[in-house]
Amino acid sequence: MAEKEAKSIDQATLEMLEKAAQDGARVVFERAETTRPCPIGADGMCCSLCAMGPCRVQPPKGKEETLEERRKRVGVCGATPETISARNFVRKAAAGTASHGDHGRVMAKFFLAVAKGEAPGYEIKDEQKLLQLALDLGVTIGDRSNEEVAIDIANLLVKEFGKQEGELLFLKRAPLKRQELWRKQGVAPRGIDIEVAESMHRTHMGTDQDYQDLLKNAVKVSLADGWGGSMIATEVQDIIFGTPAPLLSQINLGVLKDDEVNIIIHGHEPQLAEMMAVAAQSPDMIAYAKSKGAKGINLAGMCCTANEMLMRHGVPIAGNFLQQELAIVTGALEAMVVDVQCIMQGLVDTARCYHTKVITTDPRAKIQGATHMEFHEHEALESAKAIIKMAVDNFVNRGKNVRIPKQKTDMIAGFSHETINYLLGGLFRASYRPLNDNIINGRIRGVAAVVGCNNPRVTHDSGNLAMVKELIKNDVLVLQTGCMAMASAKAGLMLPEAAVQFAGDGLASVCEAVGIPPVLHMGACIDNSRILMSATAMVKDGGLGDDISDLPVAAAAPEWMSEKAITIGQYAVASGIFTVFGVNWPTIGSKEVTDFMFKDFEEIYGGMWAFEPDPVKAAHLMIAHIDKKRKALGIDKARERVLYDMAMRRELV
Ligand code: SF4
Ligand code: MSK
Repeated sequence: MAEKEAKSIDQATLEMLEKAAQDGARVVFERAETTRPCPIGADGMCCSLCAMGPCRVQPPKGKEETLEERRKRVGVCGATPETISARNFVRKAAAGTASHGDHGRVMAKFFLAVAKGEAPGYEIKDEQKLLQLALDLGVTIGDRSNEEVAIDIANLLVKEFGKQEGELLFLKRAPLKRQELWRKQGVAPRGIDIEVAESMHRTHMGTDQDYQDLLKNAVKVSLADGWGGSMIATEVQDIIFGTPAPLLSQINLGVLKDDEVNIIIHGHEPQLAEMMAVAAQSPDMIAYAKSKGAKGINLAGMCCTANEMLMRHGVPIAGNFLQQELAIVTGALEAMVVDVQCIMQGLVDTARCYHTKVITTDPRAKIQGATHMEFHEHEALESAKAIIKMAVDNFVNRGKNVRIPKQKTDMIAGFSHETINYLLGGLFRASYRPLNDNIINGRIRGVAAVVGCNNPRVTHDSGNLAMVKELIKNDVLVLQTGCMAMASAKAGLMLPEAAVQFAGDGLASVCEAVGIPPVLHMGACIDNSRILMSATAMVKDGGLGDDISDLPVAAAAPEWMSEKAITIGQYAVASGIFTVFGVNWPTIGSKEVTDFMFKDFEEIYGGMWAFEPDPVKAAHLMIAHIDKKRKALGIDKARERVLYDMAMRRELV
């Protein structure tokens, strides 16, 4: 592959990389070449927990290591490669839970403010979901107003973060067998913050130094994300902003417009973005834009804030993680408005070559050299309008060096777990039963979640595309979130017609009958909690075993980069799902730790990790796991029969 193509398979990205080079703008792809990863750190073998180190533990010299050699491969404190590896892994998992948890906490407190009428401009949009949540949590509904019910729910959810004893409330949503397993293993999280704090303590120098015990803690802290912080965020956001339903939109840098004020919202928390969408459509803001010579205001998204806005309002997406600086390189971006997480500091340096204003809005995420305009939820519309006004004022500074790539692809998004329920079962008998039936009869072989980030250490979007195409070709229905969902959407896989073009006959026939794409966009990274709920619904609808680990499902993150991805993968594994990561594997330096997570975890949790950088091989690991589960359920024969039928059908054509 030519050097240029090796960076991305996306033409818009390649075109902007060329322009960046011409303009002298630095971007992540170039920095990834000049800053090579440290091999010891990449393998999880560098410990920097105390000032006696950092200690870099070398790999063993040969396969047969003597005890004497082994005794030398330790840190100054005597910490073994297993301890160092497991401690590093726990810290990553804890950071992911802290990040999603802090998002969830902000949303729970915001929900309380909305319910109390202290956040003007916001309201409860999904009454049905509010009432369902009240029933789930045992909150009295009676003849009370939605707001009164919401206050009780919000108070319960806020308490989940600081809870010291007992169990997280949402654990009860999991299949009973799974709940019992978590309790038996001692990994049922008590609260969200306490699990993060304990993880940091256990991994402090000289505390927990038993890798199996440390990994147990990685499980516990990750479950506090999937069935805690992330699930709270998703639930609350759906109630306030509306539960997503299928809608049409577009994706890629071509959604920017040459005659309008372009504003990108980037990050993860949607409360500002929601109000930006309202403010951008307000007549006074549009008139103001026109007074500056623009035809209007064009709002687009980047990363997971983009997914939130896409799922609920169809706001177009400008690109995924590795494209954030490239949006500035177009020369057509007036403002890059950011909140929290996955925002590269490099944005500010890229913006030096253009007129773009990088605007930070969250008190927890300031960037040196950016303009800080703090967003206040009690005066949300005013905050949003002030930001838009700054972007509009910047329109006159747009230079002549503008090139917007033409690539933009249509996509269907908005597949919440509730929507899938309705689509499959109909409005009056919403159910996952038809999905289960199609799995049992073999038209659908299984379900795979392909999620996570981009990473410049692998060709941008290529791991995702190769994996997803291989899965759907083999009749595996694919669920996606985060930046991987965007990669598929850019390639046209999130359109119903993709089923005929790319999916196997069985999956294509189901997609055609229901009118869905073979690859379903389920939202942002926190919305992986929707996938947990979907898996649970499949168990509860029957016919596919009595735990998530019985289902013919698998998960993957072929281009992961963030600590949140580790946490998501770990809670998927702990929920019983086989999970494959690409790029690199952070415990690979310790065979014991890696074997424990790749093999022994299956015995303990029914789900386990795997590492396979080749996306097609990884897809086949997932398919093999799906087939193993089909066999255990006794439904492998049905699939053989369906394949035979299809072969016969082909002969008839
Ligand atoms: Fe080195 Fe031990 Fe300190 Fe880690 S905790 S840096 S292994 S001395
Ligand atoms: S934004 S966590 S790069 S998916 Fe959620 Fe994308 Fe990964 Fe950030």
